[in-house]
Amino acid sequence: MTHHHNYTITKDGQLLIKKMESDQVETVWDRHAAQQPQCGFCDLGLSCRICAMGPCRVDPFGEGPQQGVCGADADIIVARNLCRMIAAGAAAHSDHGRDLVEVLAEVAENKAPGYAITDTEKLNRVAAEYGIAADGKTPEQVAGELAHAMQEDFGTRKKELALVTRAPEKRQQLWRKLNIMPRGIDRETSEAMHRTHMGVDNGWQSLLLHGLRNALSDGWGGSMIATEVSDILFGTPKPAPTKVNAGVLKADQVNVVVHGHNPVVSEMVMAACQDPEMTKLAEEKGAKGINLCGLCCTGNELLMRHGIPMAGNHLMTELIIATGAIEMMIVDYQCIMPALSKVAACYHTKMISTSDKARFPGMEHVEFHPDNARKKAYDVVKAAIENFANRGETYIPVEPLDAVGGFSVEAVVGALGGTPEPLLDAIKAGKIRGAAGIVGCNNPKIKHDYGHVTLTKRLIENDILVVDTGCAAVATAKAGFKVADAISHAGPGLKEVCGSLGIPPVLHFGSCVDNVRILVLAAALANALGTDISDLPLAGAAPEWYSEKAVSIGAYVVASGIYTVLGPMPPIAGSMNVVELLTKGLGEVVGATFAVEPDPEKAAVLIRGHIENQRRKLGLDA
Ligand code: SF4
Ligand code: WCC
Ligand code: FE2
Repeated sequence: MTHHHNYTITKDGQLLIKKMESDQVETVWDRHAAQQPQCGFCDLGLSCRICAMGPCRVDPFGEGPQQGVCGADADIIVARNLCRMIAAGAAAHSDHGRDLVEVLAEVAENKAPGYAITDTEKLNRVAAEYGIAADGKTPEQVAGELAHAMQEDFGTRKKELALVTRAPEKRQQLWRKLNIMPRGIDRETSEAMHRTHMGVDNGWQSLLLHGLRNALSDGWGGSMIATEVSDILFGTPKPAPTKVNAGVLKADQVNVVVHGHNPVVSEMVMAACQDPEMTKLAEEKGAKGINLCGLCCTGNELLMRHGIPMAGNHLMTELIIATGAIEMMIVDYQCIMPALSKVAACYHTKMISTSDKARFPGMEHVEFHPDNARKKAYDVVKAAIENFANRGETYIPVEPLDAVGGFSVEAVVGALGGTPEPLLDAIKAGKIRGAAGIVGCNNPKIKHDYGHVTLTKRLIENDILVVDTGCAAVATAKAGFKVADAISHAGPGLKEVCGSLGIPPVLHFGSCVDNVRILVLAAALANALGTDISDLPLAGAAPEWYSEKAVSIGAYVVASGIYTVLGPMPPIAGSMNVVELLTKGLGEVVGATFAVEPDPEKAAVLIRGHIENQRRKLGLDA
């Protein structure tokens, strides 16, 4: 059966799905179809398997049981499940952050050969936020003290995380008043697991409020630390050209692809791939060189800082292997479908797992640690070169497209002349109506990239600046929105502003942990206006989200005061109380709400309405 035009809007995706069909290799869409119909109780959030008196289900039609064995009703079960999703997402981002802090600490002790402090200015700036003075100290000393101070953010000694001071004063006061100020990163996740144990927190409102605090410990804690330390170690991104889509693979070179999230591994792989000695070795084996490409967020990390080309986003990760052109895929953690090794087994691609906490059946495990990463990177790149001889026919179905990445807040403010004022002026003058952050994944429930691309198109047409991250950022790059010429798709005001700055109307803000760059920019705009984030003409969207990390992101974005529209429905519809609170009641609590709208055309209308409303409330168009 041929469905490949319904699955994805992308040419490379369609052609590779067709190829996998004729190669008789299963895809994520096949497995999704095989799961139909998916469990209705789970879909509504009404199933619970937290304890061994269960599993339990609440009947949404009111005829069967209305409570679990312990007596938990629909509201409790839904809130508890959602809280656990946030905890898992916050844990994933924050554990990633912790791994970077450990590298920083080892760099300080000279125990991580190959790693170094790249942005000393940023090191000193962030250290100052932690109350660490840099004068008279070596960068390594400052790094050691900063790593130690950040480790305390993970623990239980503090009443408030260090970086929450970046939020507007009003927002901080609100968090204190609501008792959702994050205290310790691991503490909030651990408390979420405690509260959701049977017989602990059975107040659905208090569970959800703690979910917000847990999410804030991710956004203003774990993820923020991940981004800041990555910038310190590997460089703060600056705009740089790159290429995107499956066409970045090269028929005559050894193709090495990195997939996952943490730049700790991919940076070392990049260094090995760029070593002239390795190129020479590849040439001896008959290749024209080594071509390193990225997937998902570790790809975004390399794209942002070094312009490394991007082969695709989440739903392209299987398809890309069917090109037969990849000698090796090296993964770290998060969003790596265990199906990948089965696909790879049908071609010559070698799959390498690198993290002690992320194993996959059918992958060779080469464990990377900060002290051995450089050596391990050379080992695996050599093995990739050896594998070039095993290559069969290749099928690289498209030519790559140009894109620009690298928009850190520092780079954006730099391009504006050192302050966010010109951006505010353009917003006040109405040339730019507002800004939207489009983030998150792909999900086979939504046509691949259709949500991201359609929503982005409609927003920029209407003079709304789009900043994006993660797989959304890859989708719009593949659609051609991330070149300066893409202003032709923008409304007249946005076109004028971006045109004069020479930037695209859709700015690549990085990986999923880099959503914190959006928070930092929003806070800077609010501070420049002397107001709170929730007063600004801003919105967030996750049109194709799938992961628990995206739930945490959505929750910290809303808790930070930004209205957020989700594409796929989260598993909460079984409790009208929870739905009402998240989509309406939160407005009175944190000044922002969630909305759910799978149709991106309608989501665009919601976001435009919200932004115009915010402008009216600010008196901007009076
Ligand atoms: Fe059932 Fe309650 Fe146990 Fe959940 S916690 S499985 S609802 S008895
Ligand atoms: Ni981040 Fe979502 Fe992609 Fe994974 S890589 S699929 S969390 S957006
Ligand atoms: Fe189920």
